[in-house]
Amino acid sequence: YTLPEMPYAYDALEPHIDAQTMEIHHSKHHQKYTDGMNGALEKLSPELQGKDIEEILSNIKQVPDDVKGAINFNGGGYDNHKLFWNSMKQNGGGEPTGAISDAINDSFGSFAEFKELFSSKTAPIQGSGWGWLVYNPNSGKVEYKAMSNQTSPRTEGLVPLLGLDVWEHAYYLKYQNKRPDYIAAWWNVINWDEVNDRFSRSEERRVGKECRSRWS
Ligand code: MN3
Repeated sequence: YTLPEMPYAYDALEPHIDAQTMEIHHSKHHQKYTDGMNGALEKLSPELQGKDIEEILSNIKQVPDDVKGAINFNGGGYDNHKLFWNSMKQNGGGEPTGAISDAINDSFGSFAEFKELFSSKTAPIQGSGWGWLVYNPNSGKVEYKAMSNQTSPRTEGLVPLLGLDVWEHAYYLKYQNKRPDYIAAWWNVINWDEVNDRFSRSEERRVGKECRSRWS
C-alpha cells in the first residue's frame, strides 16, 4: 500500500480546516499509518495478505494475536483517513440528498437532529478517537458510533459512511482546545454525494446477499 493521494489541494478546506493541519495530517500522520500497516501485513500469512485491508479489518478475529493490535491500529488508521479525505470537499456541507437523506431521517428523525446528536456525542470522546455515521447491515439502518483510537467500525461488522477524526493532530493548530468549534466547522466541508454513494453501495451489497440466500 502507498499513501493515497489527496483528492484536493491542502488549502481547499480553508477556512474550516487549515492547510498546514491538512498537510501534516496527510503527509506525516497518514503516511505513518500506511508504513505501520505495511509492516504488520508482512507478518500475515500469504492468504490473509492477499485480501484487501477493508476485508482484513472486517475479519479482524482471524488475524493472529501477535499482529492483531498493529493491524487494528495502523490498518484502521490507513482506512479511516482514506475515507476521511474523500468525505470532504471544497464548498461542501449543506444537507444530504438522496438515499442517505432518507436513511438519516429514518434513524434520527431529521438532519438537524442527526447533526446535533453526532456533534454532542463526538465532542466528549475521551483522548483520541473518531465519531462515525455507520451502516449496520443487520438492521439495514444507519447509526452513530464513537470509536477510540484508530479502531475501525468494520471490526464490529459496521460499514463506515462518514467519520470525523477528533485526534488533537486533526485540529489543534487552528482550534487548540476548542474541539466543538472544529466539529461545527467540519459540517461545512462534508461531501454528501460521496457519503450517499458509499451508503448506496453498502445497501446494494446487503440486498444482493439477501437475494442470493433466498434463492440458494
Ligand atoms: Mn488523524
